[in-house]
Amino acid sequence: MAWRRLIGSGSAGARTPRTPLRALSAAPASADLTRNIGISAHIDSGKTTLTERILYYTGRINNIHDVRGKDGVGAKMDSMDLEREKGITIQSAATHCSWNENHINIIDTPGHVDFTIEVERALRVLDGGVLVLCGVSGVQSQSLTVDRQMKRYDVPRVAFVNKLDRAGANPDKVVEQLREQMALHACAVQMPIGLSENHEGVVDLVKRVAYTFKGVKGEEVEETDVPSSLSDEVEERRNTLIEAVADVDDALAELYLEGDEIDADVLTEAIGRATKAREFVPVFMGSAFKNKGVQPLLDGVVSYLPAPTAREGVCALDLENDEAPVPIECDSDAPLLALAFKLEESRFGQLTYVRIYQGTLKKGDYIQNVRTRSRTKVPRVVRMHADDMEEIDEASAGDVVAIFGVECASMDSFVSGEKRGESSRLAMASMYVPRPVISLAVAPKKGAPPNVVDAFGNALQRFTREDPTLRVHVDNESKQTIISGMGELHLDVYVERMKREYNVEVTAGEPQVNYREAITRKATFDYLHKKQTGGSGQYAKIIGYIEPIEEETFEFVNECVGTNVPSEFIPSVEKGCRDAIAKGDLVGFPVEGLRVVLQDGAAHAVDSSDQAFRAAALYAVKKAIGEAGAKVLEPVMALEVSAPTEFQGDIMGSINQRRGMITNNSTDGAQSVINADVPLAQLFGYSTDIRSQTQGKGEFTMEYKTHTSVMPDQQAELVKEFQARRAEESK
Ligand SMILES: Nc1nc2c(ncn2[C@@H]2O[C@H](COP(=O)(O)OP(=O)(O)OP(=O)(O)O)[C@@H](O)[C@H]2O)c(=O)[nH]1
Ligand SMILES: [Mg+2]
Repeated sequence: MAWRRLIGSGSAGARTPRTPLRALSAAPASADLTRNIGISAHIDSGKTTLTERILYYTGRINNIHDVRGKDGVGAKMDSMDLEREKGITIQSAATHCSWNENHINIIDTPGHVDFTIEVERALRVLDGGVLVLCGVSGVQSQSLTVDRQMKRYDVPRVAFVNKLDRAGANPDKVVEQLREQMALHACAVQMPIGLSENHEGVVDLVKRVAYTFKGVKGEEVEETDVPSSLSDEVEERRNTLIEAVADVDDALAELYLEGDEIDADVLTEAIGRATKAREFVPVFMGSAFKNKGVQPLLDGVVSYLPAPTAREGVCALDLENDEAPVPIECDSDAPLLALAFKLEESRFGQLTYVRIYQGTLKKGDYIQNVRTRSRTKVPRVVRMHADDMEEIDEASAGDVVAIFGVECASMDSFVSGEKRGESSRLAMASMYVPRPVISLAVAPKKGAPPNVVDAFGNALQRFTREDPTLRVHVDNESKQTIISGMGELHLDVYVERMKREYNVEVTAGEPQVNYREAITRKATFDYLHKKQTGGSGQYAKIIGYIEPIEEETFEFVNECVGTNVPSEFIPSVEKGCRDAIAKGDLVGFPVEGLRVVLQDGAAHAVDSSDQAFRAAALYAVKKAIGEAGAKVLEPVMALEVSAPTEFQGDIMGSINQRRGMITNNSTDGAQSVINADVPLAQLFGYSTDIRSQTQGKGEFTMEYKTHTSVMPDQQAELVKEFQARRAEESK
């Protein structure tokens, strides 16, 4: 389906359209004409709604269905039943489309922070981001999270201020917030034509043209001269834009200082350079829901975000040189280098999403997994379109595709496996995986038949492979299966998916927060592990100390001189230390943030062994932790509540009751936003509370912030509970 740029009519002054933009078939374009973009933002800002429009205007879908739309169909990218029911995106979904001669791969990501890994993996492999913001709420807590993620992977981005049709929309305020709260050098490249119910379109400040969106679904973009009532303001804003770009682009600054007229092409190029260099963020605007501003945003993606060939600073790791970064070129003739960034189980075996950094991936070729060294033939290569796929024969450097039937883990790198025995020294770096903060004991319903118990195991195995933020372990003492994740919703979704996709009814315990244990002071150890009665004996002595460190990690330092502790036993000492910290004695959670220093010890010619040293270290370190002022740390969440101002007092009261600390409180018109740090343990069931407190008008999000010490009386209580549970379980 094509869309037309209509010639403006009447007094606004007609102009000849440029080459008509039209959607081509999804033929693979060269890497120069490819854009790989991620759409990321705070929950509910309209990412999926925007992606739906993009797919419609580029001819990928022939109708628009809305998230929670009245037709009950649901948006293309939210293809999972659960997503359609809840009206939120849970899994990132990939699609692709053509815009003019360009090929755009798009990943729509969830906004809910419980599914943050989906944003993480998309930004890890994509070349540009579209940061969507609500025109009314502006920068919200998860916008800041996404901003951090975009910065982590050096992703150039454009911003799109959405929902300009809503009452109170104010794109200028949002740009200001981008500059102040995210420290981005952002500036609008458009201005709105009308806001709220009068929102009709946008003026492109670069080209000095107005766009309005006609046709039943905004598919006809009318390009006219700027209405005369806006022309002064447009000139003023265009100047502000030029100054902002000139601040970070020397070539433009020179022209500007010389007083030259800066034409649209020169300005477009300068904005592109500055955006790709991550010095500038061009801000677009419109209303996805009301079909306004989407096509110019696509033009902006093509003009300002880098093609894979123009992405700066892409490096692989040299595995034979301490993982030193090696710059790589997006060259389809170079040896293959691809990164598996997302896995899904499917009817046809594992579906693996890959980003090709170098070389060409062909159906039928052999590829080698750099981590496992295993060689596999690629049975099928496909392009993803949410839950549909199209088979292709090959894909080249710079593309994002998926392969079938190749077993691997998330973030494995692949190289060519054509020559047997050959290995590559290059791999791509992995991504940041946040640690789970909440756990739930789960089991198949009592009396479930063996096939259901098996399905339960299979489901968990599959989910943990697909999602590195979901962890599963069996508790040694209680023998319960514990799943851990990023939040209540994260775990609830998996419990629900076990029911829907595996027919396993699950009983779940109460959610538990993931505490940690730490020490507060140095303590020494001098420990002899000795069993020399009958048979082969055990003898190991170790001397040293433990001390707290800043990082939430464990360090082992061997300071022994001489051979009192023979060097072959040192690794066993370290293992014993790790055994000791795996489960603390206060509340049974890992002990973190400590260094163990081994200074001396003794061994016996016959009775010393790996096992003896490992046991010695376990007991020595456990004992030392008991003497080092051990304390319990709890996860604290950054909570953001937004609600009509009349409820502000009640909300703050309830945050105080939950041991929360208010960090910010702002009111904009009738709406208040309250930020607070609140212990996660106090936030269970908060959604029900906030709903009743605000008559359903309040919204909140929360995100893990840090672990901090609990109060002494609370620690005493937690320890008591843990001891009682342990005693019960050992009966
Ligand atoms: N008024 C208005 N509503 C919008 C606009 N864009 C999206 N919405 C509505 O906002 C809600 C959320 O939209 P989604 O597209 O699901 O938002 P999302 O960012 O994909 O949400 P998550 O994926 O769950 O983070 C839906 O009810 C949309 O209809 C807009 O431009 N104007
Ligand atoms: Mg969505």
